[in-house]
Amino acid sequence: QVDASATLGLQSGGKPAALVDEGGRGRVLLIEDRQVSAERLSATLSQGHTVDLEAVADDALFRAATGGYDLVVLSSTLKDYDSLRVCSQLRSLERTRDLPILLLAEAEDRARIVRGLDIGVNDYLVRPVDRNELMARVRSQLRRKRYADRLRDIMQASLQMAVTDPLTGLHNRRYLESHLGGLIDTAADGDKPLALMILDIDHFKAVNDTFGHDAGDDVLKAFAERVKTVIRGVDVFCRLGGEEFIIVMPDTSLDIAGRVAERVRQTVGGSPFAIEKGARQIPVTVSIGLAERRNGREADAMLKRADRALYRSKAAGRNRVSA
Ligand code: GH3
Ligand code: MG
Ligand code: MG
Ligand code: MG
Repeated sequence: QVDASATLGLQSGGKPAALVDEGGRGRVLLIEDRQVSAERLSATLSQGHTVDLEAVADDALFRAATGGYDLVVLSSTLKDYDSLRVCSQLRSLERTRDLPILLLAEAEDRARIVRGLDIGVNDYLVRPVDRNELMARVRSQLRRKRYADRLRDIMQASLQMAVTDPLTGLHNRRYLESHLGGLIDTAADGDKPLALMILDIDHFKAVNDTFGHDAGDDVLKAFAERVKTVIRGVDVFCRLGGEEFIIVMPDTSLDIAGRVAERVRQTVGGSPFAIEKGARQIPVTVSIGLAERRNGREADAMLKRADRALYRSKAAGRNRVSA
């Protein structure tokens, strides 16, 4: 292990650990084809970060797109490749669009620096590279990227929450509303069947009245888990609200969907739900209404047909499947 303070030219009292840790350890892709420079830059960057060196621009682009890097440090003086083209390619690829780029430029090449910044270079250094300045600019980019990554994660989590039912973890009605049209379109485009079933737990009000609302919640969770075991991963299982659910089944004819629905019905009604609170055994049955895609691309009409079929299941005595 090399002493960071020596490499950074610091006095022994100069807290190299803080310098290395402040921005955290990053994964840096160094693109440089001049060997002496590459070795010196690698040695410096390695003091605080994990560094991969690439001398060939095409290989570097491939690596950047697959490698999970936090930062690209790019020499502006590649022999066989225009470094600004590397920048614009990094910016145009989906996987590297947000990857920070630090350009190492020649002092006399101001025009290239300006063009680089226009293309989307995040920061630059002028040669000869000062090691402390290099490390400081790297840290600054890593901090910025971590902040942006965290923000993106929070946004994704919020979007996820907006379409998830908190009780069961299933998709919610909003998710169904934004996806059903697309699923039907995909089926219509490929001239494939598509079926859906609406499920409504029978006399659920009585479950609440008899065992309490908390036990009712536990039944809803256990119901979702049990139903999941008899449907496919590609089936879209949502809680519409209350004790009402829907399963959209791509590539599934009404005939097959009827068999799946029967399996669901039997799985739910086949044995009571063991609820931890009070060690109760709660018998549950479910009524199901089916519909399949017809010629059009009609989400609402399909839902209406399934709803009417569900009503027939209820009217005929519950714990049954209708189409
Ligand atoms: P049916 O067989 O006709 O469907 O009878 P049902 O009692 O299931 O139907 P109804 O629509 O009359 O009652 C649904 C009940 O579901 C009433 C409501 O208190 C209960 N419920 C709705 N959402 C929840 C929930 O999130 N948790 C619990 N525990 N109960 C809920
Ligand atoms: Mg009802
Ligand atoms: Mg019900
Ligand atoms: Mg209901």
